Amino acid sequence: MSTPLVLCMGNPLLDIQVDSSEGPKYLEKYDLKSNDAILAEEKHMPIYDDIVKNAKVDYVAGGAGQNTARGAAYVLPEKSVAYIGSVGDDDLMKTLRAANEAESVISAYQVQPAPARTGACAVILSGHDRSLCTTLRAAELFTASHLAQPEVANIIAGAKYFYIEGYFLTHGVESCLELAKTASSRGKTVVLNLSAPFIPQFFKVQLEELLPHVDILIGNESEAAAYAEAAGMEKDTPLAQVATNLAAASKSNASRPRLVIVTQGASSTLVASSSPSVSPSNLKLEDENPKTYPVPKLAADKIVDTNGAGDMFAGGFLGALALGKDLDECIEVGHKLGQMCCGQIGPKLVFPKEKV
Ligand code: 26A
Repeated sequence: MSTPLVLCMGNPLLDIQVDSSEGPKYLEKYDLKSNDAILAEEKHMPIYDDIVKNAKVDYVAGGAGQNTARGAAYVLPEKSVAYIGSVGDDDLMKTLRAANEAESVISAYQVQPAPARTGACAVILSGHDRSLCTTLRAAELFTASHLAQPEVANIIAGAKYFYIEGYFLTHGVESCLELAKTASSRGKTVVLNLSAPFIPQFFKVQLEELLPHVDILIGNESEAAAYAEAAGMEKDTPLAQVATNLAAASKSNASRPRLVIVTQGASSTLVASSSPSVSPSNLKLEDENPKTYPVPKLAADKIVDTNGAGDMFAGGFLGALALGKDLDECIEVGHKLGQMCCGQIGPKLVFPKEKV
């Protein structure tokens, strides 16, 4: 039997969304910033029961890397994408598994026995901003031993593209390193998403350890800025320079250059390569480096919420990459899925599938 082409790894989470009509109240109550992603501290812990009981909520499949897996699956043939992460043996897990199955993502979860529960993310919306407050629960119990399970080892052996969410560095640097080193030593492509500003800020050591094994790094403008600050770059270093510096950072497999992609919401996406003419296979950047890709306009009244848009950009990019598309096409598909996601409640795409 053929194995999936793409493997994504991350924290499987169920998103519990509060819409903009009630969002600001909860931002204030729990002292959350309107556009941020954090790990819940003690003071945030009551938020999950509170919103479930007192607000009108939407439950949607989440977890950054899991969203990206569904995004990649959108553009690839059936059963091309697998996803690993750790969950509890509960209803939340069943909801996530069903969402993956409906979109042809193979869930190769590590299932923790009770009382461990599947992780959750409170998504508090206000205007076009989203505040993500996460309790990882079972997700942080992932162990590297899962990578050696026969089903997973088989997927790892067959996959050609590996995607790791930066969020995993909060607890699982060992597994990230093992997966990335294995993949990279076999000549496979390793993609990492910075995920949130707090990753370069507070998990810099772990990030620096993983970065040499990364072929393609994806992040947004605030994550790139947080990296620049953590790395001691001068204040106000232009984003294009940050991307160029990140591309040039040390690499274990120096014969394969690194590509760095920085999205900026509705503003243009930047792509920098450490060696434009020999970039990973079909990802050459000969004309301009870094290169700027304008983002097609999306009318404000078409935006439902922005939760998951960055993950779906990454999913579209990754799927197109696995299809063998060139860089311009990969970015274009990424933009399309990011925008499609903005028109849906939560990290979702349009079904029946639209042509992208
Ligand atoms: C460790 N943290 C904080 C997280 C996350 C996360 N996924 C993994 N780990 N915090 C939020 N998310 C997910 O990000 C998506 C939007 O990009 C949310 O579940 C949401 O679906």
